[in-house]
Formats: sequence, structure tokens, C-alpha cells
Amino acid sequence: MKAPPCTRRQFLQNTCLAALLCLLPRDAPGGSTPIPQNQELTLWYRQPAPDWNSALPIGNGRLGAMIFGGVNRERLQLNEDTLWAGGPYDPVNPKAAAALPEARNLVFAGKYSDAAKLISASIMAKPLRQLPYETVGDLLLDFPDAAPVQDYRRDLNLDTAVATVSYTANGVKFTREIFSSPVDQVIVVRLTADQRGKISFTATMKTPQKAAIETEMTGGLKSIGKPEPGKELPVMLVLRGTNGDAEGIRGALRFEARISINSQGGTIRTASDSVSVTNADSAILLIAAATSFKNFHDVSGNPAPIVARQIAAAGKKSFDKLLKAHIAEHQRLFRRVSLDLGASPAMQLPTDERIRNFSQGEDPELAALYFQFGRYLLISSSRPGCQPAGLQGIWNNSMSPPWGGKYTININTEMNYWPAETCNLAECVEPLIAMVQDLAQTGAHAAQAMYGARGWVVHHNTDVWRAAAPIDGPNSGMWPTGGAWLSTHLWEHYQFSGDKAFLARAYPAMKGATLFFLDTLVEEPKHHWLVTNPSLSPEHSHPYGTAVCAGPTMDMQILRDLFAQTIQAAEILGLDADFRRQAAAARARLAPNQIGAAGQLQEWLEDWDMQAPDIHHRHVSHLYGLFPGHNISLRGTPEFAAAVKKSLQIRGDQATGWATAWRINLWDHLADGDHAFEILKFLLSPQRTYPNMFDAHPPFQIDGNFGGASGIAEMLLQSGGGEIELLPALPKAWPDGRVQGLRARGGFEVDMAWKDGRLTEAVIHSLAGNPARLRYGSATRDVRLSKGKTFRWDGR
Ligand code: FUC
Repeated sequence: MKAPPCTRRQFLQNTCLAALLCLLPRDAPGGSTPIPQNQELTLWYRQPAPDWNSALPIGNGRLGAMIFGGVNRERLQLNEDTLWAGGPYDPVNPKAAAALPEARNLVFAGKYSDAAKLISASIMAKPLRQLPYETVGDLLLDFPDAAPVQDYRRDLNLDTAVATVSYTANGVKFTREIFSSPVDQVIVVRLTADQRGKISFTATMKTPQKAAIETEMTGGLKSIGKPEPGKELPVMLVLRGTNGDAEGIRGALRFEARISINSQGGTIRTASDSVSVTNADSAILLIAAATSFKNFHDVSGNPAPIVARQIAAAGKKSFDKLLKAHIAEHQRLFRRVSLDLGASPAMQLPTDERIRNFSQGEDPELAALYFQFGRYLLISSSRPGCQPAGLQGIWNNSMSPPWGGKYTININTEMNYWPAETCNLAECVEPLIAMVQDLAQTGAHAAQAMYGARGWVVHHNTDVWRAAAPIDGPNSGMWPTGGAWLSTHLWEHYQFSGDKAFLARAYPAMKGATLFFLDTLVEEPKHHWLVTNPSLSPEHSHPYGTAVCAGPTMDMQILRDLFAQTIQAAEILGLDADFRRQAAAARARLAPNQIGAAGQLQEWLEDWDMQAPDIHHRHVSHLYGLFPGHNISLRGTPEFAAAVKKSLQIRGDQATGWATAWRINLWDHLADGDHAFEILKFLLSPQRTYPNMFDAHPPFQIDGNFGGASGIAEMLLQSGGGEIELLPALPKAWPDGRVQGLRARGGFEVDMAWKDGRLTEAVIHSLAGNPARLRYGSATRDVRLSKGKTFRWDGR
């Protein structure tokens, strides 16, 4: 067989992977536009998805689908990122302010369970739970019985963001190509065959929502492709509904999903709620969906004209044009980073088999695929103007997903954005930044009404309505530091870009987050340190029957970061000298990091760690200071870094998906890439990775995917405090490799190549003109690059 031309990008030339790729057989999908196949960037399977966690995700940041690829029935489970239950609501408990002083006293008196009871009775939000993210429903395409089928293949190309299903039945090769376009705001489905007149199917919809499904025949649209005269009837399948009620809050959203169905050749018939296409040469479906959500306090939008406009505009374009624009926009972000960890024969196997084998065999390329899948998921679930990625990104098939599919901000939402800046997807952070701006408003009400404080506060969760009050119960909800943690992402965004105009826009939210704590920190009786009270170390019960306590280590670490960042931002912007002094004075009085009797970093003010009922708890909140925080580092505070290591050893390596991913990032920052790699093997095993590569908490939670991608990036590059460290935690398992396009704080883009475990070349591009110290092992090099300039270094 003649080898197909190798189109791999230049950076891979001369590597073993590139050589192998050129020899790999590739299936050319049917249809007029063969989509380029990038085997090393493709998830693929030999069978349809038996369940949701095997289906393949596509998304344009807002509009998502899970594709099952059934031969007789295709199922596209659809999501739109503003379709949540309920409507705007105020969850603040009016009794909270009066109860807070007593709760504080009980905590300082060591009566933790009594404090928890009081918090439960008087401080928790009403309703006690926030509102869930909901599915739109399914588009179902039923095909005539095709058995027996040969050469079945289902794939997702991360480089093009196109999912393809292909198979041969009765000598006819059928192909489905599906993508969610960020340019045209529709999902496009094309059905083709390599013989004429072979496309027949019936399209219906199904939804658990209160909704009506009907068909419409619409004139006046131009057809797509080259239809036969008189056969170009654009027919619509329309789902109109209202969102669910939940927790006593009535559904206030209207939504509409509109699907146009157009065929080339054949006939189209409509029934009341289904559309049938018979004996067509090909067919194209365009799917649009929108809700009346305008923002967290305004649901007065009208989805009908929005989806009608989107369908009409996309319907005027050819499939090729839609596809080209989609791929170009996706690749603008996706292709900024490439990663080659070396190839092995395993990469010729389907993805589900590779996941089964990863921990036993040699398949470095699967780690690179997992890394790029994380980047793909962020691009697909968090584009500017959209909602941030929730616990499941934008993909959810239920009316009541696990934990509401919400924004859990005591780790999960933050973890979603760990790879964003380092992996060159800064734009994808914009939805998170916009959410922080919203929360600064709802959180100001919570701060005032609950604590009588200035600034703003959010506890451990929020939803699309930006609810800010403590929920679920005292052991998880009574944590006032969620907004503070989120605010550190504003500073990180500035750190990576050096964009002062952005910093000026972000500063009021950072200042508000700080002000809340200036007003609410209290002096603890023993050492007179300033602490949060009541608070908790996320979801981890101490030995006294509850998690509720004062001054957990994580709070102090987050506030040390937040205060330092806010002070620095104010200095850069030349603002608020008095406030800066107050923040600095309070920061100096925060309870310090402490090392306990077991040599561990103490999780609480007291040395309770070894008596806690679950010493292997999934959360490692007190280790925030090492990663993602900036309190502790291997070289800056070696004694605390050693204590972090001890804490990690006590906690153990295996936990839920996201908690496993956090441990990888922490070992990276202890410069132990081999230990991190051992944990990555567990994360990338069927216990923590579903066949579609979604992370298994279990159940599916996307944070583990993002934390895992970050864990791989942090093996290769770390930055902070003016230093950029090259290959700080390279595992022995990846002796040779290349990475291109990672980002470092201070405004740098970094490419690296290594051989036999040693850096051979690093190329540093300056984006902001800042000075930097490069580090490789014990070698350092100070560089002063003007903006746009490049420096090459071999680490010697
Ligand atoms: C936190 C975690 C759980 C889960 C939930 C969504 O409560 O402790 O493990 O990830 O968020």
C-alpha cells in the first residue's frame, strides 16, 4: 500500500512519531470533503457507544452534543449552556446575620458540633440546594435496518473538532460527519453514502422537559449543496419548552431547539412530530438551540428569533463553507500547542483498548492524547461569551445531574481552568472572569445581608443564577472562601498576559473579595492570629464531629495569595494606598502554615490531622499553598514543601478523579515526575477514565480531565516569582519528546525538545517584554527580552 502524504506539522519532522504516522493506514470518510485524519489526535472506536460515557462530545462553548453513533439509530443528546432549572432567586437566609456571632463564639469555645447545629438551623441558604443544569433532549435519527455492517468506525478528531461515524452495509459506505460550529452557532450533521439514493431516515426528538415537539415547512431558505430541482424543501423539527422547576423555584426560562432537515435528492415527508427522508443522495441537518436567559437576573430574552436567524444564516452556506470556517476557528486555538511524548505501536489501537492497557503497557502517546483532549474540552465548553465549564463542562443528559452539574468552587471549577493559561487557551478563561464579575454583585448582597460586611462573598457552590449563600449543610457549605479563590484567577490571567487594561477591569472584584475578609477576619484567642470563623477545610471532618472550625490552613493560604495579588494590582494601577496598607497589615497577622507532629503540613489551626476520621480524604485543601497557590515552593520554603510531601504520603495517591489529578499537580511541584506519572497511570485507567476519555469521579466529572491536562503541562513547565522552570518534573517514562506553545507567567511562550531525559533546546518567545530567569535543574539564565523577541537555550 502506498503511504499517504504526511501532513504533520513541521515541529514533528524527523521524530519517530512522524515516521510512524506516515505509515499508518487511514480511512478516508465518504462525502465530497474528505476530512483530514490525524490518527495521533483522534479518539476512535470499532463499535457504537453502548452508553453515555462512551458517546463522543462536541461543543462550541455553548451548544453541545454527545454522539452515540448507532447504526440503526443515531442519538445526539443536546445541551445549551444556559438551560438550567428555575430562575433568578435570592437564597440568603434572613436569620444568618443574627446567628453568626453565636456561631463564632461556639467555634472559639471548641463547641464545634453545637456551632454546626446552629449553622444548619439559621445560616444555611433557603432553598438549601442550588439549581441544576438540564439537558435539552435528544435528536434521534432512525435508519432502515442495516445489518450486517462492516468496517464500522466512530471517531472524534481533536484537531478538526469533527466527529465521524462510518460503516459499510450491503456494499454501500455510509458516513456521518458532525460538528458544533463556534462561527455559525449551529450543530451541523451531514449524512452521505458512496452510492446515490441510499440515504433514508426518520428524525424525531425526545425530551424530559415540559415541551412540545412539532414540524414546520419553511419556504424562502436557499438550499445547501446541489439539490435536485424541486427537492429542496427545508423542513423544521422544533422543540419549544420551559425549563424545570427545582427546589421550589419555578422554571422561568423559555427555550427552543430548531432543526432544519434538507436532502439532496429523494423525498422528505413530515408527520406531526417527525420528519422522514427517503432515498436521498445526502442530507444535512442544522441544529440550533437557545433560551430566554440574558443574564443571571434577566430572563426576558426570546429564543425563537435567535434560533430562526441562526438556522437561516447557516442554511445559506454550503456544508464545505460551514466546515471550513468551523475548522479554522477551532484550530486557531487548538493548534497553538503541540505535544509529542513519543510513539508506540499501541497508538494503532482503538482508544477504549488503549485506556484499558495504559497502566501496563507503553503508550506515551495516549498521555499526549489525554492532554490534548483536555484542551479540546475547554475550547468546546468555555468560549468567550458562554457560561463557564461546570462539573460536566456543557455535557449532561439529565434533569438532575450529579451535584446539579453546578459550579462547585471549593476545587472543581477552579481545577477546570488550571490548564487554560499554561496550555495557551487564555480566551477560554473569559467565561470564568465574567462569572466572577457577576458573583461580585450577588456576593455583595450575601456579604451585606449575612455578615454586615463590605465587599463580596461566595461559599462553596454557585449556579447559573450566581447564588452566593452557603448550601447543602454546614460540613460543606459553611466555607466563605470560594469567591476569594476564584478571584485569584483574575490575577493569574494578568500574570500570563501582562494586560494592564484587563487588570484595571478586574481590580474592583479583587478589591471587593479582599474587603470582605478585612471586615470579617477575627482574632483567635490562643495566638491572636487573624482567622476566618466560621469556616472549614473543604468537606473534611476534623476529629470533633464536624468540618466546621476557625482558620483552616487553606483559607489562610488563599487569603495570603489574594491579599498579595490585590495589593500588587493596586500598586501597578496606582490606587488605594490606605487600603493597601490595611490589607498588608491584615495579611501579616493571618495564621501561618504550621508543621504537625507527624511532619505533615497541618490542615487546621490545631494538629488534628492524624486523628481525623478519614486521613485518606480526597480533598487536599491545605496543600493549595504548593499548587495551585503560591505560598510554598520547593526552593523558597523547603521545610513546608517537605511537610506537603509528608501530607501527600499520608493521604495516599488514589482518590476520586479530580482528587487524583490534584495529587499529580502537587507531585509535579515537588519535582517528582516519576511519582506523578505513577498517579497519572491510575487516572488514565478504566477506574478513572471512561471509554470516551471523560474523567470518572466516578460518576463523570470533567475537572479530572482538566486537572489531568494541567498535571501533564506542569511536568514540563512551571512558572512563578519571575522564574520559568523547564522540564521540572519530566518522568523517566518520556525520555524523548517535544512540546510547543506552552505559556509561562510574565508573558512568555515556550517550546522545548528533550532527548534521553535531557533538555536539548528551549525556545522562549517574549510576549510582554518582561525579564525572566530560566531554570533547568540547577542551571539558571537571566534573560531580558523585548516584546516579540526569542531566546534559545540548551539548559547549560
Ligand atoms: C465536592 C467534592 C466531591 C464532588 C463534588 C462535585 O463536593 O468533594 O467529590 O466532586 O464537589
